[in-house]
This record gives sequence, C-alpha cells and structure tokens, in this order.
Amino acid sequence: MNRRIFMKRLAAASAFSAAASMFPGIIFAEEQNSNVPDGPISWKKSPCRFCGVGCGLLIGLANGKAVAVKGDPKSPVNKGLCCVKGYHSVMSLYGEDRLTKPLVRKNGRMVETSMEEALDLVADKMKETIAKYGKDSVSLYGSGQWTIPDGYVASKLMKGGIGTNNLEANARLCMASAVTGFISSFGMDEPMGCYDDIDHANVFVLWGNNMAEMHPVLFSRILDNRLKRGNVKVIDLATRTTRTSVAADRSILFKPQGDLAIANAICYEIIQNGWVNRKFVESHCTFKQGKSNIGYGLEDKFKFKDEAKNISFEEFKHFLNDYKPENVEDLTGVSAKDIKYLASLFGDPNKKVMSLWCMGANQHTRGTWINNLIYNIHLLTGKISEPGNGPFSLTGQPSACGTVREVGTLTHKLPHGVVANEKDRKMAAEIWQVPVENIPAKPSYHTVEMFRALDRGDIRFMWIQVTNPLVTMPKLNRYKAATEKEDRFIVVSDVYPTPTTEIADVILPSAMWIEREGMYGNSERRTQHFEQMLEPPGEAMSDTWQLIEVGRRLGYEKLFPWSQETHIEEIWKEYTRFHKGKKHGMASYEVLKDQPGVQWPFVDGKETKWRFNGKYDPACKDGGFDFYGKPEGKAWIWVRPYEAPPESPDNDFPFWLNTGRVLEHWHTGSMTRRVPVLHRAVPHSYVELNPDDATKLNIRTGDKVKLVSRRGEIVLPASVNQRAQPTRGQVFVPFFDEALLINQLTLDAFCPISKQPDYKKCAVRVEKV
Ligand SMILES: Nc1nc2c(c(=O)[nH]1)N[C@H]1C(S)=C(S)[C@@H](COP(=O)(O)OP(=O)(O)OC[C@H]3O[C@@H](n4cnc5c(=O)[nH]c(N)nc54)[C@H](O)[C@@H]3O)O[C@H]1N2
Ligand SMILES: Nc1nc2c(c(=O)[nH]1)N[C@H]1C(S)=C(S)[C@@H](COP(=O)(O)OP(=O)(O)OC[C@H]3O[C@@H](n4cnc5c(=O)[nH]c(N)nc54)[C@H](O)[C@@H]3O)O[C@H]1N2
Ligand code: SF4
Ligand SMILES: [Mo]
Repeated sequence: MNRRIFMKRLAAASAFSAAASMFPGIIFAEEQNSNVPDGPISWKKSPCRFCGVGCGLLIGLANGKAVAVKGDPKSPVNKGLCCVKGYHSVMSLYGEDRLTKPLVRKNGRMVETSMEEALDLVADKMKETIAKYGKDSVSLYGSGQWTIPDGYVASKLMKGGIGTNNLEANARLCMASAVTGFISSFGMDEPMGCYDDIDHANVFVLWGNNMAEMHPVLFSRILDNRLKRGNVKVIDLATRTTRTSVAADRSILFKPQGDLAIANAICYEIIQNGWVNRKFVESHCTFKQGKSNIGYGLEDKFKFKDEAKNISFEEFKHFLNDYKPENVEDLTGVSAKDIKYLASLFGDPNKKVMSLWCMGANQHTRGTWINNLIYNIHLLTGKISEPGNGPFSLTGQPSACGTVREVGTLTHKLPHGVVANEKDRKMAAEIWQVPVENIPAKPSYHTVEMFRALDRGDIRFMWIQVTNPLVTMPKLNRYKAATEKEDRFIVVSDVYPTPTTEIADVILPSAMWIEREGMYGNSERRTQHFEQMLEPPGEAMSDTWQLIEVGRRLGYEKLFPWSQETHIEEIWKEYTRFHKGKKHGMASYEVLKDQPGVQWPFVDGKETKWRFNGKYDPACKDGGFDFYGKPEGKAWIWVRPYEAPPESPDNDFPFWLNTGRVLEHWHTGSMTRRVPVLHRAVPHSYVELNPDDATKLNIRTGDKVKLVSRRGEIVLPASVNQRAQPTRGQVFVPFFDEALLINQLTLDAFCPISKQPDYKKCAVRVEKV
C-alpha cells in the first residue's frame, strides 16, 4: 500500500467514524479480538515504546508475532497498569505500509534498492560532502526515541570518528530547558527525586502540563493516592482546562508566560510570611543573578552567554518587590488570593509538596528561567530531595533521559560530559581510542540552527533517525524549503512513510522497538532493557546497526569492532565506563536484563532514589544535604524576572495559538494512526476554541475555521466544549495530524539558554470559513 492509499484510507476511516470524534476517548473495540491466536503465548518484558513514564510491559508472543500486551506487575513504575497507547503498542508494528526496503531517489522518483547499496550510497555521499564542504557540512539529527545504543554509536561516529559536533536530537524541542534548568540550579542533570515521591506528597502542583493525557499512568498513581490517603490535593496551574484540570481539586488558569510572575510572586509571599527554611537556605543555597533582556533567538546565528553574579538574600528579596501578588494580577490573570493560596501550600511546614511540569514550562522562550523559578520555591522552603518533597521535571519521550541527556546526543555534549571541557574530551578520546584532537571543543549547531544552516547551505547532508521533523519543526515552511534546496542530501531512517521520508533522497527501513535489542532511560533515572523478540520486516535494520555499517564504510572499523549478535551488550559495557562512580554509576548488562529497570546512580548493587540527600545518596558528604554538582555543594537560587513573549496577540492576530497533544496519539501519529482503535478515537486534527469566543464568531463544533499566523495558514474543523477548553482569546491545536500541519503557523523563537523553541505561544487570526 503506498502513501497516497494510506492517506485516503485515513480519510475514509475518519468519515466512517464521525461518531467516534463526537465521543473523543471512546474506543471502538472490534479489531481487538481479531488477532488472538489459539496456541500458547509467551511473555517477555519491555519498557513501553511511547511516553517517558516508562511503564514496564509484558509482550505476548505467539507464532513469531506480538499479539498481546499487559502491564508488568513487577515493574515499580506502573505495577501492572498501562494506558491505551501501551495496551495497543504492539499493533503499531503491523501497519500495512511498514517500510521494508530501502528507497533511493533517482531522477526524482523513489526506487527500491538493496540495503547494501543504500548504505554504500549514504557513506559515499557523506565522504563526498565532507571532501567538498568540510566536516561540519554533514549532520545527524536523532531522537529521544533512539535507544541508548543508537545514541552512543551516533556520538562515537560523529564526534569520535568524523570529528564534528553536528549531532542533535528532537529532545532539543522537548527537554533542553529542563537540562539547562538543572545545570544552572544544581550543576547536574536529571531529577533528584523519583516516582515514589508521589506516594508521600500531600500537594501536587502541576505547572502547565496535561498529565491525565500525557503521563496517564503516573497521573493515576496520584489520583490513587488521593483516594487512599485522603490528605492529598492536586492543583492544576495551566493555560487551558483539560482532563487534568477536571480531575484536580483546584484548576487555576493563567495567561501564557504568566508562570514567570506567578513563581516569583509565590517566592515573595514565602519570604513576607516568614516561611523560608532559613537553616536549609543558609547551609545549602547561594543566590545568583543572570542577564536580563536576553532575546528570542529569532535571527540566524544567534549568540547568547549568560552570567551568574553573586548576590545576597537581601538583594534577592528586593528583586521580588515587583512581584507582590496584587501587582501581578493583570500580568498573570491569577487573583492575588489564588497566588497566596499557592504560596501557603508551599509555605506550610506540615505539607509535602511535589511540583510537576513538562512542555508548558520547557517549550518557553524563558524555559530555563521557569525551571529555575520552580526550583527557587522548593529551595527557599527546603522542600527538596526527600520523599514527597520535590520538584519533578517530567520527560516526554521513552529515552529522552537515557539517550539524549545521559549519552549526550546534543551538539555540546559527550557521554557524561561536555565538549568544551578538556577533561571530558580526554576521557571520551581514551575510551573511544581516538586522538583527543578529533573531538572538536566548540559546539556547532543546536536543532533550530542546524536547520537554518541547512537552509543557508552551511550544512549539505543530514541523516534523520526516529524523528519526523517535517511535521514537528516550528515555522515549518522555512525549514521544509531548506530540505528541498539544490545540493542538499537527506537520509531518513523510519518505519513508515511520513512527510519527512517524502523529502528524503534515501529512505532506510528501520527495525522498530522489540524487533531489535536496546535500552531506554525514563523520567526517574531508570534504565530498562528489552531484548529482540521479533524479526524485523523485509530488509529493515536497527538504527544502531545502520550507523555502524555506515561508520565502517567511512573507514572507522576500529571504532565499531562488535559483532551483530553481541553488539548491544558490548556497547553497554563500553558506555558504562563513562559513568563510573557514586554520582552516576549504572547497572551492568546482566542486572538490566534481569530487572524491570534500574535507577542510577546504581552504587554497590543499590539504586539511589533521592539524590543530594545523604540519607539516600551515598555520594553526599557528611550524610546531610549536599548539592555536589555545584562548587561548595550549594544549589543556586536565581533572580529571573518576568519578560514578555516574542509575539503576543494584537489587532491583526488577536488570538494566542497553543499546540500540543492528545491521549490517543503519539506525536505525529505515524504509529498510533495506524492502530485502528486509536485512529478512530481521534481521527483528525481540530482547533479547540473557548465557547465564548466560538459564540462571538458564530462557530460550532465541526465548522471549518481558518487560522492565520504571520508564517502560514490552515483550515481545520472546530471543536467547542469537547475534550478540553482553552481560556478566552486562545485556541489550541494538536499536532498529530500530518494532513493539517499546525507547525506551518508556529514561531521558531527559543529560550536563549536552552535553545528550545516555544510551541505554546504565538499570535493567530481566527476566521470562520
Ligand atoms: N498521549 C501522549 N502522551 C505523550 C506524548 C504524546 O504525543 N501523546 N508525548 C510525550 C512527550 S515527547 C511530551 S514532551 C509530553 C508533553 O506533555 P505535556 O507538556 O503535558 O503536553 P502538551 O500538550 O505538550 O502541553 C500542554 C500544556 O502546556 C501548557 N502551557 C501553555 N502555555 C503555557 C505557558 O506559558 N506556561 C506554562 N507553564 N504552561 C503552558 C498548557 O497548560 C497545556 O495544558 O507528553 C509525552 N506524553
Ligand atoms: N506544534 C508543536 N510541535 C511540537 C511539539 C509541540 O508541543 N507542538 N512538541 C515537540 C516535542 S516535545 C517533541 S518530543 C517532538 C516530537 O517530534 P518527532 O520526534 O518528530 O515526532 P514522532 O512522531 O515521535 O517521530 C518519530 C518518528 O520515528 C519513526 N519511528 C518509530 N520507531 C522507529 C524506529 O525504531 N526507528 C526509526 N528510524 N524510526 C522510528 C516514527 O514513524 C516517526 O516518524 O515534537 C515537537 N514539536
Ligand atoms: S503511560 Fe506512557 S509509558 Fe505508560 S503505557 Fe501509557 S504511553 Fe506507555
Ligand atoms: Mo517531547
């Protein structure tokens, strides 16, 4: 079945299931029984392939096929539960149009070829491009859905072999602000706490994330605790009323970008009311001031360097005078009373508070800042690094932590280090057995800038694996045009045809998830192994092995000495040499194979649940709190002001455009739209309007609506009073539908520190068609 037929079928199924779209979330089950085999089913463990919760699954196998899924009762993550995507995950392996043969563009047409020839061509093209334009003209763009071995091999090939830092991953669009938030506040990446915090906290503050749909199994653990313990409150701070808000005890709606002022106002109240945990702050924190008016990265080759000036507590207190709750009501859209209520929850010494956040905070032109500000609140009150008290940054993808952050598949990173640090380069050079001069000390391009470089012609070759940027990049029209320019060569490894494979010069079919062996690392520092359970279809090959094959063809045989049978085990052994010691030690291959996931730091056979607290973390000095990522073991409390977003509604474009996801679909829908039950639940995209705005514009559910931004326009059906509701003056569009590309409208402004784009805010006009 070719791509056109697939799109037609999608459309037909949408029409057929118009009823389903009126009852979003209701699943039609007729296919579910059609595949059940008569014979015995064997069960093998694997982490879920979808979100960063990282549920443990048991995959039911029969006759060489995956036929069933159940939650793994032994997994401490989900204790036997799954969400609808997890339960249907194996069906996404069996879409009729799986890519099984490599395709190569010849005279404008894609023609089938053998894997050997396709890999030869990729390697030849890389060599040719490097010879003509230099090392920094080739690039690799990967993913938080890469397995850890994929990412490790990618880093070794690009940084150790070729000698370019042109390696990035879609997690730049997702987790970059979380990383820079951690690094600037604590000097080390990844949460101090873990999911067990949920079983101890009394208050959960969600900072603009829709947990009921995006981290559903974890959210159910929160609700479960509320039911069992009674003394639990969930506060949904958000810009949109979602299923999460409805389940919460309190829904507090704020204006986009208002979170910066809310967090500062909470700190103001905490100080004014004497709720600061003085002993904790004096012993474990220092105060810092960074730069202000830092820009939005809208211009090419944007450069920014932050500073960290020492300031006193008194200076910090003085800065907060601008954030008296009464004075920020307009800016935030939140009443002083509600801000004071929030502050009182953090301020109450008898309450344990957990903050949770995801893309509302990270996809933000001040994403690093809002991360810092949430930490400020927890640090001022000393509610951190102990069971139930913790700021917890949720990850989106199954291995954004494991692969992109821990292996470090970003331009500035190395496994367990950064390219700018000579010691880190030396360690990598030693483990990789390459001359240290091979590894360039200067980062090159972050994701948005990498696509801009492709546009300019500074980059001429790009290999894209496990990501679908022609749907998910902001300001898509510009970056799509970049891929189509003369003398650009694009290789795409995927499992299905997508808008990204459409622009490719070579398409490599990949082995998906349990068709190969690998590891993922989830939100709570948990590494999970899965074995190969199925044969990949046709000539499909794992992404790891594709990279190795091309690496060998480029002459780096010595870097990739492993056999196909044992390479994952050997890669793991080599990789964990980077992470020795009490602060980052990882479990052995044997332990990972045996356990339903292991949390690092894994020290003397024991997981570390809470870092920076000597009661739980063997790396701490003296058994007390020790923020050892920073000099003097002190965490940094930052002055971070409110600054306006780069584009706000005005007369010409009077609405905010917010974008995101829905429960049933995974990102660009390439996998979940091929699962009939998930597709029918939400068959196409839509624009969600506030009912008051809809009435004013005379728009009803199903009406066609045109959205126009300064960058593009799109026509979609309206959705009013259905699943969720944006605040007045805001519309929301999910991005799973490749036929309705909302990223043609979004803005490519980013946080100058993290370089993560803000997909949650730009200005649009809304017209009834
Ligand atoms: N079903 C499903 N689950 C998924 C995914 C999926 O595709 N489908 N993807 C996974 C991935 S990779 C990710 S990154 C996560 C995303 O998980 P979430 O972040 O929970 O989801 P989004 O829909 O991207 O973002 C939604 C929220 O952004 C908030 N927001 C908008 N503007 C602002 C603002 O100015 N400030 C703040 N603080 N908040 C704001 C809104 O309140 C809105 O509810 O989901 C993961 N889980
Ligand atoms: N408007 C808007 N845009 C956004 C966001 C938003 O909130 N709003 N969120 C951003 C965020 S947080 C994220 S994480 C990104 C996600 O953006 P993408 O990563 O671009 O989206 P996915 O659909 O996850 O793409 C994964 C691709 O890998 C393919 N695939 C699946 N398994 C394999 C495999 O084993 N090997 C290979 N080679 N391919 C495989 C899938 O078919 C799919 O095409 O989107 C970003 N873009
Ligand atoms: S919550 Fe996330 S990890 Fe768990 S089953 Fe659902 S998609 Fe998979
Ligand atoms: Mo993400």
